[in-house]
Amino acid sequence: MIRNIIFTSAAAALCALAGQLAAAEPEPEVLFATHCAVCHGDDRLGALGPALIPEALKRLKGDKLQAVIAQGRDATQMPGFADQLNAEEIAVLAAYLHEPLPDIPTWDKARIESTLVLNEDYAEPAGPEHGADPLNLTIVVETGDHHISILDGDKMEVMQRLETPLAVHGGPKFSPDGRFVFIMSRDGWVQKVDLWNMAEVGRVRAGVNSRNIAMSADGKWLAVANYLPMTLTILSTDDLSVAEVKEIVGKNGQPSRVSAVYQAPPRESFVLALKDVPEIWEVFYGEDPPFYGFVHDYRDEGVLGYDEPFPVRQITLKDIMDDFFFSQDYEYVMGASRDGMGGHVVDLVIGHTIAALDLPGMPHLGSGITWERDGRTVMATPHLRDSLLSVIDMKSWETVAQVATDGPGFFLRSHENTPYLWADVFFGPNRDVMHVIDKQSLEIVKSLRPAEGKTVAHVEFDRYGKYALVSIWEQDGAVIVYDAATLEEIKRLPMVKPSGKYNVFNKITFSAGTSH
Ligand code: DHE
Repeated sequence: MIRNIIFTSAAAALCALAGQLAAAEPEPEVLFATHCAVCHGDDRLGALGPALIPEALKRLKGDKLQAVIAQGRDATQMPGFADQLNAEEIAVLAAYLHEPLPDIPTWDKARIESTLVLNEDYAEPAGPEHGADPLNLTIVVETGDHHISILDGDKMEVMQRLETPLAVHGGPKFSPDGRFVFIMSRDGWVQKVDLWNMAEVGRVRAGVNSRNIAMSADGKWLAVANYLPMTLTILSTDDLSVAEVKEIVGKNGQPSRVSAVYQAPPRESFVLALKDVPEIWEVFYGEDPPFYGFVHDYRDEGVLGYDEPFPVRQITLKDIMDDFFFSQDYEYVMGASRDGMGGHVVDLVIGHTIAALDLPGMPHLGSGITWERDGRTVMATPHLRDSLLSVIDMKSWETVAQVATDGPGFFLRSHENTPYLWADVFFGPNRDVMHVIDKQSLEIVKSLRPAEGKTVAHVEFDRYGKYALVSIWEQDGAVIVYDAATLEEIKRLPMVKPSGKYNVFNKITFSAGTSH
């Protein structure tokens, strides 16, 4: 009896101790909910940040994922958690993220279309109802409170503010006539807005975790690049119905995330940068896809579904390239890897790599712009890790100049009617600096510092190149309107963490000074 009591007490003590030990062990679900869910979604399927599931984390082998959790990721919103989590907690969390989810929702045509929400208050207008020049409107994405502001580009006044889905990323895309704008969020929602009456038409969730969107030259299709599922969704711009969900599987049978989709209007195609396989995909939507008459027969490279809508051409690359820049005629695509493995130029007509690029320091080709200099077309790109811009000759593909800046930058902008290009310093202690650079001499003409200590980034011009709009990229931020010739400040429009700005005319005419 006594022995029993002693045994029972000892067992109870041991149980209590085990309980305490168990309680002391970090619970991955709790860690995830506390530190990660706000950006990556309660269900790990992504929101502001990408989905954190093995399908999306394959390339982070060994302790690489732990390093990302501890130190964050360069050039993204991902901060380091080394000061909040100890090594054991980080290891437990990393192991948890490598575990598969019990099930990933199917995101097929039926599922996507079931998410469609149409704005019941939207009434189709007969024409523009605002009195401003419809081609000189500028959309400002305000990421701080998930809105867009629509600016009158002549008066530089806000005409309308509309709520967007959470975490808009990449440039909104306009219909070729400039009437509609489509906006995408990282959690896959695509919103359609009619600029004639500045009202939302509706929205649909085209992916679970998406990258960006591209508009077809005829304005009929909107392609959505997805990380999750690993697909390209093609929507009808008319009613946001699903025309196609294309699964992305490389020639070697490996599924791949789509890093980005780009429009190639003269080719009547969408061009896809892939994250997991060394291929470029070209998806044709024109009546008569150009399969014949080129130096190289596309069928030798692998073409899926000849007789199906949206046939695909797969071009094999030397390395994975997931950040692209195109020549103005869309024959050449320059590509770089976000892993910093250098870059290459691919001729889309012959379907081959034709040159290597000398681009260290993680170039951000997607922010490139082109102009004429010494009778040659050059492009400039910022680098996400180095304090410089590289200027590349688009015929020889050589780096012809480098411009030293006050820190690594993210975005570049110019306009046909200005002698300057504007380059931000996005990272480091000088992120309040905006350089204005002469496009011919490549001298820094002025370094603007309009808001001491605040992030000052991303520029857009009005349709005439008369004004330059600059974001103070802060919660209590603003868009500053500069006279693009005198570089004097004209006014400040208060905004909530304004990020990108997009002028209708510059976008639909594919201005060489802006992103496409
Ligand atoms: Fe972007 C455009 C990829 C991080 C703000 N960004 C793009 C595009 C791509 C891209 C492929 C071109 C799409 C388009 O416009 O159709 N961005 C990436 C990344 O891979 C990267 C480095 C990591 C990631 O998390 O995805 C990245 N981007 C960021 C940010 O951290 C930024 C600064 C803040 C944010 O909102 O996420 C950011 N990206 C932007 C903006 C554009 C953009 C504002 C549109 C620029 C333009 O002028 O067209």
